[in-house]
Amino acid sequence: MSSSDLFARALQLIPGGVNSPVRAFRSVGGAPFFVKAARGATLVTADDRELIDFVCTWGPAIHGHNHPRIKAAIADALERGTSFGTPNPYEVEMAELIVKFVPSIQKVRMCNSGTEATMSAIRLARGFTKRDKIIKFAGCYHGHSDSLLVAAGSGALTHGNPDSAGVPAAFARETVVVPYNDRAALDAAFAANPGQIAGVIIEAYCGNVGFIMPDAGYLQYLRDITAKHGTVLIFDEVMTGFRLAKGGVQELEKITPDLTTLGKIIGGGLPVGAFGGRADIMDCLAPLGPVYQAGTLSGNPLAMAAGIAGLRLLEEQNPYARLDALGRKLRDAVLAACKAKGIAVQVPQCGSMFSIFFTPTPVRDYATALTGNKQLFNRFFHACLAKGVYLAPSAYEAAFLSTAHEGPAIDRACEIMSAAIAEL
Ligand code: KE4
Repeated sequence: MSSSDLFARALQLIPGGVNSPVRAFRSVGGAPFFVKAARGATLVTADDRELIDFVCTWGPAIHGHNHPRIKAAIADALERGTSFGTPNPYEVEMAELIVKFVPSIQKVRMCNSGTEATMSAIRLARGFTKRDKIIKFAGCYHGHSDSLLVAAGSGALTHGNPDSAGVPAAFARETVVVPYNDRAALDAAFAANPGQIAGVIIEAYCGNVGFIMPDAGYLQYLRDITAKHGTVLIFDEVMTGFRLAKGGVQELEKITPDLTTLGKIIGGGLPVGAFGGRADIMDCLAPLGPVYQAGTLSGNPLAMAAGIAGLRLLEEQNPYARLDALGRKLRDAVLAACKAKGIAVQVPQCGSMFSIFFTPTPVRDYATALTGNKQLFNRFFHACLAKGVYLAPSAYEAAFLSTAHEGPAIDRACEIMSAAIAEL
């Protein structure tokens, strides 16, 4: 069945024909294709097209799709069942690996999505501090829980509803939004809410408003001001954890947050989330403490087995320098093609994450991200897709590379993206 036939059927029963809005192509135009198989850096569509994939299922596929080691780990776990509803050995091994990779995490709780992880982390910050307000940053996306769907990025920004309908004003009032990379705004937020800020949650490197990195010293400034006010600092590393370094952004920046949220890579492509950090905070969680959090499939053996296999591969391969070389190669190809064409572009990149903003303005926050020429991005997106490269169908997402992009795939992708720019 073709993508268009499948989409026609999906539209009858699934809102927008998709199970997650950012997949819907509504901001780039056209209709989404359906994928029937994926391997390495390649997606195989329902129309039998092969595409070089830079979405990597929104981050999990750092080893490429359907890696043999991850596939074998799932098959092996499957022999013993899909879910037990009791503690299982995989959960212990996963917890030990996470604590080993991320030294700031003394204790960790598994859940089933990044949304659950961030929702639980802010509840924990509120329970631990007995305060109500949370600071988040404009354009950062932390999943779709009510308190965090305020000035949110990713699909919320893509579809023009950063402040989602259905979130009670009373909830939104407890969320203070400040611009990323703005120290004065941070000072003002704390001054205006003395003794009331339970937690600050940040994508230390932003991946949901395009890819944006912090000014030098900004994260340390954030660490200092939260420590001064007894506010819980939460690094949302659902996207960057294990991707930009074994220990994520906090390893690169040498910052120790109080809590960290995780997801994506630690599920090897299966549903997963996790949150962890200081033991004195984590021990406020039920069944030890008064902050309730739970999940039927939390620590699911198949997801744990897949995630463990993926983390073991990262331990063995330590692929970060290779991934950064691939990212630089792509960045340089796009910069060169845009220079030749006389198009202004910003291509922020770190390791296996990058994004492309068609603007002369250096992008350092939500406001400057919006200076990107969205129409030009959409034309670029479709030109790439027509030639065989799939980028995220939104100007406000990060692109992801995997180790499977090494060799022919990255060379072909550079050719395709350069040719697409030449046609703009
Ligand atoms: P999930 O609930 O989608 O597993 O994770 C939410 C989340 C939390 N924190 C960060 C930093 C995230 O990037 C995400 C989810 N990322 C988006 C992609 N930008 C998921 C894609 C989608 O919504 O379909």
